[in-house]
Amino acid sequence: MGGGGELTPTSTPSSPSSSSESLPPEFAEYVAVSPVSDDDGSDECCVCDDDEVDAIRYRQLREAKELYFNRQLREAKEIITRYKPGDWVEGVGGAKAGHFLLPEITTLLLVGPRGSGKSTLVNRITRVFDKDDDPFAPARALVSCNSKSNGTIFLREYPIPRNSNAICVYDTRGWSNDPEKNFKILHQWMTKGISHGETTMWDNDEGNKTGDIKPLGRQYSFLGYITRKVNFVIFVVDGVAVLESTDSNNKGYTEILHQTFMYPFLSIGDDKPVVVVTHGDRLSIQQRAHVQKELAELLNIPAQQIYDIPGSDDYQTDMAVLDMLHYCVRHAEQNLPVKLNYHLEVLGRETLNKMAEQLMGLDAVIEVAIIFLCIVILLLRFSDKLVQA
Ligand SMILES: Nc1nc2c(ncn2[C@@H]2O[C@H](COP(=O)(O)OP(=O)(O)O)[C@@H](O)[C@H]2O)c(=O)[nH]1
Ligand SMILES: [Mg+2]
Repeated sequence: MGGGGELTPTSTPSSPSSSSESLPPEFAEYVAVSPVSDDDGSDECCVCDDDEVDAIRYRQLREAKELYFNRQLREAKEIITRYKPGDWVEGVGGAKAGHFLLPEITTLLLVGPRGSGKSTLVNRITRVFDKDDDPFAPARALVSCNSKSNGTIFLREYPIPRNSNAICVYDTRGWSNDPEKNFKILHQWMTKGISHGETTMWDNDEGNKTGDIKPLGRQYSFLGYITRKVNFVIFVVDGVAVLESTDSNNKGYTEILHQTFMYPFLSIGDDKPVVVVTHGDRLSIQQRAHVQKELAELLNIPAQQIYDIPGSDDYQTDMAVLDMLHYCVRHAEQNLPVKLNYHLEVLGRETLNKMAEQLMGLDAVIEVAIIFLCIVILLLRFSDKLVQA
């Protein structure tokens, strides 16, 4: 479940229901067309009573559904794992991937209030791919256990999937209570870039003065990590906090969301960040739909730009993660900066075209002049003959 405005789930694919009405037509190829067979898988007809037939049909449908969902998931995952920077550049106006400054790795920046679930989201995204590659791999990002925790002080780069050199997400520190400080740090990340291990400190950090924290970051500074340009932003919000804020008179949470979301530097080109709603597993389906509607209105974006990705482990959440990554990377590729030499090439081509046009204009002037001259000569000769006559 997730983006694409599907915050109102129908059936939960991870627990297939017995109803065949909601099954997509593609199911047909998975459902056995042969007579209901016995447990041993033989096609021989057995004498079964109605209950047994129902039970076998139910099992077949469930297996068909699982096969179908597994295939969908595999295909969606392959789209992401096959991707390389530049693959999804759209050749508009004759542009080609080679005309753009392609990033070494497409970089997605996670931003959001403290405790909104940014680090949990890193782990949730990773789990989608770990299921195939290494099902027992430990979680990667450090999740805060309580509100007193400082959270993610050091920016961290996480390739997606773990060994990828095509996509990475950056986990960042939750926002300060002072909007000005948030804008300052967001401006810095979005204009100067981000690098693994960079610190983010707030004045009110309890027990950790900047001086105490900086030495801890030395392990990062020795390696001199590459600075990445942000290619797209993922704006993470806590669905429970949104619901509490909209249903009460305390609009603090939604106000800070609105204010920060509208900050122009968070947009890449005209594209505003994608929104991820977490903590949805603590809400009912109706509440989740309500949160999505409220956020769409508050942030003035279509519901398709809002992805419901709780920490829970099911097919719909896996699909929402993959959809969301797909959305981010597609939009990142639509907004890549143009190479300087392409600019020069275009400029050169335009100048040459202009010169050719001018020369063509000159040609026309010369042609007219020659014709005029010919006419004058003819007239002169004609007038000479007239005088002689
Ligand atoms: N139930 C539930 N808890 C979540 C979810 N996302 C985050 N949490 C919890 O919220 C707390 C803060 O999460 P964290 O990822 O550290 O937030 P961050 O500060 O944005 O990185 C942790 O206790 C998480 O376990 C979610 O989708 N559902
Ligand atoms: Mg965190």
